Amino acid sequence: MWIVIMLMLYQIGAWHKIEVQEEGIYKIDASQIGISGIDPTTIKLYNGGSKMVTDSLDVLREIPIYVFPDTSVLFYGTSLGGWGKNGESFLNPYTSTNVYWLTYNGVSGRRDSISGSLIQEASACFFDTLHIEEDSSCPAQSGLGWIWEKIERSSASNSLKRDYTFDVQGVYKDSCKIKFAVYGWYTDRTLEMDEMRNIWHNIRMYLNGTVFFDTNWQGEQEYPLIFEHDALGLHNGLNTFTIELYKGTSTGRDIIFFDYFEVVYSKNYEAYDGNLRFSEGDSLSNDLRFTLQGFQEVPIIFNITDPVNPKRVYEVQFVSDTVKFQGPGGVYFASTNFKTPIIKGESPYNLRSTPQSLDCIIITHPDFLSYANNLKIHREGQGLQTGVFSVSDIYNNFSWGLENSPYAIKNFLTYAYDNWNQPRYCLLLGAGTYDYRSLLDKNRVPPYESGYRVGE
Ligand SMILES: [Ca+2]
Repeated sequence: MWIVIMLMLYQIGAWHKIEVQEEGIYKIDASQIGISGIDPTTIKLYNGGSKMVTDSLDVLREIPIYVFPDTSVLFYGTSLGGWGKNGESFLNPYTSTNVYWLTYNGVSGRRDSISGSLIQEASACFFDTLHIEEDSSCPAQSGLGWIWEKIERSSASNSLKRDYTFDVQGVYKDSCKIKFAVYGWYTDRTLEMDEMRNIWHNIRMYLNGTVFFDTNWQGEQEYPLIFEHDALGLHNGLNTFTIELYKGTSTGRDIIFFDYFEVVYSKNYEAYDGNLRFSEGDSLSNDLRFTLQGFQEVPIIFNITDPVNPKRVYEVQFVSDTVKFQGPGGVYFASTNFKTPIIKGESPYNLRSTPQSLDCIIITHPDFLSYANNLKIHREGQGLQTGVFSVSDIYNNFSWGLENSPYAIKNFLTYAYDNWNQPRYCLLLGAGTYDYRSLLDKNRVPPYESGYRVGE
């Protein structure tokens, strides 16, 4: 297998690791990575699938891009959160930085595009979902189940309100649906189990000061309770979502955990800050004519219905801030305000290119490499062939650059066992905590955890 990889390395130029934090269209100037003067048709971009769980057999997949004649590159970058096929939101618990890999030379790269025949006008608005979630607290100390905040009303207080503001643009109608996730908590640990189950959580929800939902329930939950209700009064700019814990007929104090909320609203095709993400119909529907407003110049548009196969839209008409184009139904991203990714000269193949013969593998954080090398000398004095590997290299090679993934370590060990000489010992050197993203603490070598239980 390594011979095939070595041959591949001869055919390509240097690798560049491209890091992105949020969804958008990104631009890489040729000067940023020293690729001026090369054949621009051979520039290629890859991604490992942007998945939370990676497997040792996963391969990098090529992502279609757009390359200007001066070899600067435009690509659509996804975030590590979003919506699955079932419409449920997801968030990678290990890292918020997505990684792409750029190289050049050899065969031509993918430049997928779409065009379509003009059949029918798209509607004047579409449904968009804002997912608003912060991971600030981890009561279960389980890295897969973070909450936004614990909200506690004391027994002396009749009401406690918490406000959460969010920004929204392009509101077409003021009516929307708001979905939110909360957990009840036992309010008094000194009570017997049956008594605790009888304690009521009374909540009211507000949008911009107006109540849209009032409910109560009893006890404590392992998984979030998800409520969804219609609300009115959504407007452009800053809006306020409020949770109130109120006493009602309950006698004691009350505690809930707030996790996230979502706003589903109708949105017009108006760009904000040079960006517009929009969707209408699906890829099986007839071609549509889309009309976008609010761009100061002709935007670059990608069809991102399949986010790892973005297709650039050609033939975009631009007349006095109105953009028209035709294409199949689905999801699109249009931009004149390109983001700049972080670029590093690292490789996704350096650990796979040379087979090794080792008895002992030491995996550690870059901070501890010198200590690990001392241990390696000691072990080699005992006759054990020892290799020291940094978690950074392991992430690049075995989770395609996604950091803090315990699956990367598992995939690396699987690879070493299957392709090298079946090493016998492995040492993980460095503290590991449930706090994968080092939000509260510093994680050095991530442990594997399973389960999402918050009410522990
Ligand atoms: Ca959460």
